[in-house]
Amino acid sequence: MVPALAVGHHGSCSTRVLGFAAMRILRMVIVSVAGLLVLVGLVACSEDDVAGVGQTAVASMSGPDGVPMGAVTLEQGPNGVWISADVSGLTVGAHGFHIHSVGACTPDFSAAGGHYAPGGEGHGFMHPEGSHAGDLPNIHAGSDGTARADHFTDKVTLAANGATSVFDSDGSAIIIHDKPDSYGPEPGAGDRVACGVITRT
Ligand SMILES: [Cu+2]
Repeated sequence: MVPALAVGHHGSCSTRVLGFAAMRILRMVIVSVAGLLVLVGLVACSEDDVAGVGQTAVASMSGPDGVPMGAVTLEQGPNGVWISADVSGLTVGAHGFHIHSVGACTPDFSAAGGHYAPGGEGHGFMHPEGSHAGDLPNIHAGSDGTARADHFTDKVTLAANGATSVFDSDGSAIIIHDKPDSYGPEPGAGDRVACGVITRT
């Protein structure tokens, strides 16, 4: 087949060679641009649709009596979610801190359900089969009852969809417990002393 850029049987040999060279370069450019577009498309997909990079959320925490107890902010990064707690009104010491499976704190904190565990793993960081996605390290309150903590997890996302998104059909909540999580198969963290529904910001 004679390429379109070649001049047919009336053209000189050198013109025809030039035509082939131009075609080859053109083809390389087209393949490169197509490859680049696919790459850009993949990155855009993973940022916007799959991982939700850049998405932020907050859980405004309050006690069973409705008293505000600070906030927990969440931000989706390329490799996981950064969860930052700035809470008050706690008793001194360690408190269990989890993502629970339902985005509800009323009529009482039991509405938040159990730990968020879309993969169905066992409870606790020390569990041989792995921990619930919603398991997070304890937070520690000082003598003034405030606690600040930064956590990072790749077990949940803030994406609009996906199997491990906290924004699944029934949402998710942050719960702070009266006692520390044991990190073992039995949480042992006791009563729920603060609750906040995770909402997009
Ligand atoms: Cu909990």
